[in-house]
Amino acid sequence: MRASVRAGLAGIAAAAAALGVAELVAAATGSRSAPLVAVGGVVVDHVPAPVKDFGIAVFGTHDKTALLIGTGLLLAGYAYGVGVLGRRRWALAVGGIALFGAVGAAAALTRPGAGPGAVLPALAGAAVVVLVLHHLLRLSRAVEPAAVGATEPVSGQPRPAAGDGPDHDGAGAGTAGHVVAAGDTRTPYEIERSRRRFVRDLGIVGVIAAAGGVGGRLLTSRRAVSAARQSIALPAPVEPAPAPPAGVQAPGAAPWVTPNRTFYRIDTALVTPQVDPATWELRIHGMVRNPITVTYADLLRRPMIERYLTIACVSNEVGGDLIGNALWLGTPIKALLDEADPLPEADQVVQRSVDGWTCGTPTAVLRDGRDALLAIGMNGEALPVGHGFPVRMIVPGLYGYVSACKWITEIELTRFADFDAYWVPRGWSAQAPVKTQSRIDTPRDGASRSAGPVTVGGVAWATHRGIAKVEVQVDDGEWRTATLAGAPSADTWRQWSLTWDASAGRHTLRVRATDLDGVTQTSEEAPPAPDGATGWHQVTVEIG
Ligand SMILES: Nc1nc2c(c(=O)[nH]1)N[C@H]1C(S)=C(S)[C@@H](COP(=O)(O)O)O[C@H]1N2
Ligand SMILES: [Mo]
Repeated sequence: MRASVRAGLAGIAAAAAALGVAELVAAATGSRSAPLVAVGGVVVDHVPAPVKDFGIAVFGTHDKTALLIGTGLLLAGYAYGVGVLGRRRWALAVGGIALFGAVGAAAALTRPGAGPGAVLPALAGAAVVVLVLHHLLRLSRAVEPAAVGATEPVSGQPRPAAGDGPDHDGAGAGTAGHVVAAGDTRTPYEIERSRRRFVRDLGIVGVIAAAGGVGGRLLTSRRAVSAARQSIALPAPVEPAPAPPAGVQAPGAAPWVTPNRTFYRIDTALVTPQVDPATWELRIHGMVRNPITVTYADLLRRPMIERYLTIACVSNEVGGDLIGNALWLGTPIKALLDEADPLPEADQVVQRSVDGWTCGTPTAVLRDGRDALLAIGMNGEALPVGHGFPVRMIVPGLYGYVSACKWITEIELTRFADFDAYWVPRGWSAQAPVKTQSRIDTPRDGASRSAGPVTVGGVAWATHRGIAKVEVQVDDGEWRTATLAGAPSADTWRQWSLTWDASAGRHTLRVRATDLDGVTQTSEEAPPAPDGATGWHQVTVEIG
């Protein structure tokens, strides 16, 4: 192995150990202060607008994995460079490490809700890199065959290993303290032993890195919060949900109730916020006559209602699956707002999550009598952690990014003119009612079927307005009215189905819905930005 490659690997190993140790420290200072997550969080919050115009409105799970892997690879490249540099110019490497520590510390410090302790993981990480890299470079040098005329290392530069431990077996003994030029007395055997020692310590460092990372993760509040969640006994609703009518499930459509396990998840959080209900508080303040703060226990004592409500993401493409229907348990937000008594000018209710994310909802919408809930339960369980435990908002009729704050901790009455919530300066509309949409679930695009009767089915939604009609078109034929399944209210999606007498060949199926205001969904295709995709969903099928 070339000496510079060895030095580069030493750099990567040292950085890995640093991340592991930083993760351990972050168990005490908060998971968002770990350098990789902090830097990734800054990146998430500063993705330039054009990138989002390609339709990446909100970070899904895959974007996050890609971002963390990308940040990790960049860091590995940097660490490799620092290692290579450190072999010859140790002072420069220390500078590079200090820069790494400073960037990590600054990122952590500027994350919402960070205390001064947030700098500790990055600083500890930087210290670990200095120590580990110094050690590994010294070992690595002991493996290098001394070059004729090699210069004496500058002071402070890692020197070849020499008798620095009880297990030291003489490797590099003849080179102690300086690089020997001509007349290197090391035997090939001794050099081989140094090489093994280098590889062994590289391995040890790797184990430290992994143990730190895993240990840090286990030590975070994750376990405590999931235990707290398990032990919650949800209160009985004063008003149970109206039972869904018989036949709510149409043949060929996605399950009418989306299970928690498969419910779409969208948020900007790189690590899921872990919020302990015992210390959770919701502060309602701003332009109100009567600011209030409620604890989780206070909230549980309020009247709870249960409702089936469908929520959708503005980033959902035509035909996409960023939509789900669940049975939510929560207390109406209207009553709490009434108690806080907003000033008449306060036209916006800004909701703020523990991680600093915000969304803004028209005050009028939250007070117009619709079932807008501060939700604590989802499909009969306490809210799953990824869906906002312990408390989130759910508002029928509005896209999630303007209404459905998860891990909510603050409600501030303000004016649209005075405050832009998270996605607004990023090019998304401040107000965004859900657009009328419909989707074909069966048959799938590209499916094959035999000629004869084929079941076509799917879902349609115009949340809070309600669906009046769904129509299906085959190729350029007449629009045919589908059979609509029932729904308990206008706030959920409705399923539809139709039996199609299919003839051999390749056919295109198209769907469109009409809401209860009598407006038919537009055929005009628009991307998700700035306020929701439009167009008709279509699938092409092969009939044999
Ligand atoms: N704290 C927080 N709440 C959030 C978001 C977020 O990024 N952070 N994203 C919103 C968006 S864009 C949507 S579509 C819904 C998704 O809710 P779900 O993940 O439970 O399906 O949450 C909303 N609430
Ligand atoms: Mo969303």
